[in-house]
Amino acid sequence: MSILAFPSPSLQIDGALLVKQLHELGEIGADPEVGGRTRIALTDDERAGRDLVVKWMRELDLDVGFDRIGNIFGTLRSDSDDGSRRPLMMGSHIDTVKNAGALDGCYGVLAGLAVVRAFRAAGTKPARSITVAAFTNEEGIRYQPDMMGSLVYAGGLSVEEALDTVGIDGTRLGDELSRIGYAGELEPGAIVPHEYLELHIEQGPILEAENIRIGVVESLKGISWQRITVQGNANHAGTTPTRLRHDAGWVAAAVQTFLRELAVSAGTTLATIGMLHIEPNVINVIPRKAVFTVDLRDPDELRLQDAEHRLAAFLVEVAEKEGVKISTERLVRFEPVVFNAQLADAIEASAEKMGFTHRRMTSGAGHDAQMIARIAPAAMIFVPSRGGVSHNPREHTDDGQLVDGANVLLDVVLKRLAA
Ligand code: HGY
Ligand code: MN
Ligand code: MN
Repeated sequence: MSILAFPSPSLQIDGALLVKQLHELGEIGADPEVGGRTRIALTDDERAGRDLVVKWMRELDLDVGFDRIGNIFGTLRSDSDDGSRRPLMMGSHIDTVKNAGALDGCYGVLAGLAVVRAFRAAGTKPARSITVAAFTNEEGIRYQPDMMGSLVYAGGLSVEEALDTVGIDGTRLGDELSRIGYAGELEPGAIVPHEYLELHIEQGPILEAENIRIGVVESLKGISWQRITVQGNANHAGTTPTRLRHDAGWVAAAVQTFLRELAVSAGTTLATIGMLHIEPNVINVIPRKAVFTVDLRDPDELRLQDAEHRLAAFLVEVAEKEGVKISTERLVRFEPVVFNAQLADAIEASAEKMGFTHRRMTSGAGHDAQMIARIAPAAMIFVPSRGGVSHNPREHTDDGQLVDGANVLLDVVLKRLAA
């Protein structure tokens, strides 16, 4: 695949360095046993990842700052920047899920640095300042909600509330942020972007299946996360007749089956029980308690609400049937987002000009862009994921595809700076 037209004769993405940095960052938190790497938000491994990205920002002589929720910003100032003009922003995240791939989030942050590096290498300055952001706790697996840093930045969650969040490990977010040394001074939202672009791997099967190089991401699914607790009765596995059981483990399995059937029948709704804990969790005792999470997604708000209502009704019914108590706790609820049409058009035009096949699409995954879209025009660019795999050590995108995505990002940035 050769590029028909590079973004600009003088500004070039250093693709080899981008790929090298992705590998280097991907080594931090590596787990040779299980595979992949784990850099859960605000852990020592994530701090090491932060330190490396900050080092690379400083090597590019960017103005580096952290805000009170630990979002990291590196800014290449334009000569005309008297602080009155909002910067063009690119970004994503560098925290990961457990045993993650090396690209989710990191690609968007490091490709942003590659765009800035192209200016530095050409010895030129952008017409408008450019800021690269690495947002705190995008994955939301230790502290909910996900996309937390960008949500606070966009004013969707107060920084105080975020700092007081208690994680699934019982730690307080603010304490961990201070412990790793990234409790910054900047007020979240202090740097309001003129526009925001996020380059990300698709993490799904569409681009590869259709042999398409660039995804023009014009929307993003709604997300509903809840924790469900089932209180049943422990009893002897060998003596208790089925009709007398109040089996919390069975209820969890019944919900799992219900959700699969709901997703298959609804078509666009996706349902996942990602965390499941039962007590006492021993072989010959009927589970007295089950605690599990439900992740529901749909591009359409009304269908997402319908899935939530149908689950709630099923929980009432199964609680009655099994004689258990069920309580639910809402963890996250984000409506579907439509990105900025003008930016999506610009991404499509760049892909076209550069000779890349492209298609418009919605994102199934949550991204920081959905939060920044609350305060600035935002859109995303996807590149293919091999086998549609992500949140898995086998996550992969070919180097050439990664570099092509970064070149599209550069081309869009150059156009938007001139807009
Ligand atoms: O949950 C998500 O979609 C994202 O990976 N945080
Ligand atoms: Mn991501
Ligand atoms: Mn992710």
